[in-house]
Amino acid sequence: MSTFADALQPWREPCATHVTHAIYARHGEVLERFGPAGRQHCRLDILRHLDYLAVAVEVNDSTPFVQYVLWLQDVLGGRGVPLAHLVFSLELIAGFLTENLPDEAGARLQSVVDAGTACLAAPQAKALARYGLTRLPELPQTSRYQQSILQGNRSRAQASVIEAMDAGATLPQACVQIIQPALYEVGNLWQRNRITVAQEHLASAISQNVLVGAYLKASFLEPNGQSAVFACVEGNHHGLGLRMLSDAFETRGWDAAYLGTDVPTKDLLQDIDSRRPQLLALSASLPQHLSSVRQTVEALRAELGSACPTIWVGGLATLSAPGLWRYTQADGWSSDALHALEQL
Ligand code: B12
Repeated sequence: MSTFADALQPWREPCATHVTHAIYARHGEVLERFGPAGRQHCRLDILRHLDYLAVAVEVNDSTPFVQYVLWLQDVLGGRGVPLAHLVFSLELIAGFLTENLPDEAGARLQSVVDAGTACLAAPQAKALARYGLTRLPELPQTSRYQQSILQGNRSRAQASVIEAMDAGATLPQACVQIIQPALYEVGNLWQRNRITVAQEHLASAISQNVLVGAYLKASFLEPNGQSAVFACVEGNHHGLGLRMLSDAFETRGWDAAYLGTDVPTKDLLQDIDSRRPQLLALSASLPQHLSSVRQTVEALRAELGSACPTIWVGGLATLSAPGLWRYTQADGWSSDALHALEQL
């Protein structure tokens, strides 16, 4: 199947070169302080804009791009880059691509870019800049947990979760109603330049540890004879959420194989072929991963035919807009680990 990304492919690099050149021609004096590496970063940023644009055009929903633009507004604003630079680069991208892509593809792209630039002026759209809104209320231990992971206090973080479990929370509840909202907030703080990358890494490393401690305290149903494989698609390095899902399935008696992050499609195929699970859970965090999920689903069905397991998709990338997950052609979707258990 020929996609918008296919049409865009030959124009990606020329577009990045053209736009970088034009940005430096306009804002050169301001940008020279970043040295030669500045141009390279600028190019990479343009290529990243193109990734988000391509997904929005492809899924036929501008939300992933609108959300990205609002996120960029926070990221750049928090780091002192004028918003005018972003608007200018989006205009340049749209100008270059509408000139070079076939008319229909160019028009679809232009409407997504227009939605992105329009949202910058709309203050009510601000809420969309936050990646990951939670469906369920937080448990009372969440703010202590969040403080602890930001301060690097692993034992206090662990104690908050154990306290919630002692008070009756199940492992999936502790995950979805404490650790998940705390990590979403960590992302928001990083986005607004309130915490460093190192703090964010520490917070996620501690959370991985806490998950192990919580798992050891959890109650499990007897094995139910069902098995599932859990994998982050190629390119997705966010594994914590999927780990929570895998552990949640185990508490219900499933035999769960968690393959982790960035699983190469060909190796996943082999694994599924030999394990033959009832369910495959694929996780997508950035919008670009939705395309990877779709390609993985297509490859699995083509290769395994009727032996292909039921495939569910989930993850942050699917949470931006209702029904976005359907683009992936998976059989099912859940918003979080507790929602998934409700659907078993
Ligand atoms: C920790 C973290 C990382 C860690 C991940 C470590 C790890 N081992 O997992 C590392 C450092 C690797 C990382 C890297 C990056 N990250 Co990051 N990261 C985060 C952070 C702070 C937390 C992620 C997390 O664990 N969330 C908590 C879990 C529990 O939530 P969840 O993933 O949504 O999972 C739940 C549901 O979605 C669902 N679910 C998940 N998978 C599935 C699957 C199925 C089948 C089902 C049914 C359900 C389901 O169930 C889970 C449990 O309830 C997020 C912030 C955020 N909002 O999530 C940013 C965030 C996702 N990252 C972000 C970015 C930008 C990046 C990088 C590009 C940074 C960079 N410059 O390199 C890279 C990209 C890496 C890549 N290619 O994937 C941005 C993305 C924004 C955007 N524009 O799209 C975010 C949103 C931060 C922010 N607010 O700016 N990141």
